[in-house]
Amino acid sequence: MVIQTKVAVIIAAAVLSTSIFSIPSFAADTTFGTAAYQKEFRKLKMMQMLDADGNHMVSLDEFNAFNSGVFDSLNKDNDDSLDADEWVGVDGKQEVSFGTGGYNRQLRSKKMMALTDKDGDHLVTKTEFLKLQETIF
Ligand SMILES: [Ca+2]
Ligand SMILES: [Ca+2]
Ligand SMILES: [Ca+2]
Repeated sequence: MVIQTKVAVIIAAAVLSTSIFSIPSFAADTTFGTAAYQKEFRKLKMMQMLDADGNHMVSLDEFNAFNSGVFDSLNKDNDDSLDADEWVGVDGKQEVSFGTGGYNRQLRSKKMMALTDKDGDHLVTKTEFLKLQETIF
């Protein structure tokens, strides 16, 4: 799925670059999640939720505290990792317990899970989760 999307982007870029207009490079950088996820994350409402002390700045501590809370609320069985059911939600039912609805939807896609799961064992540990989020910060 990730590979297919990448190929599609490359093809689209190739098609566009043959036009007479010069198109700035827009290749999707999946280092910190999907483009849709990053877009949701950067919304003002999300920033307000992250800014625990309300000083209009999000410190790394606030950022990590928020993400740690996200992880804990997804981790229903309280072990040290998130499996696919915990990540995506059973039967697509996700209660919105953190961030915006749009943020929840984008975060909890299989694609985001694959990007977060760096060692590919189909489990996302808190370390993997915070590491991905920190690259966004
Ligand atoms: Ca703050
Ligand atoms: Ca778990
Ligand atoms: Ca893993």
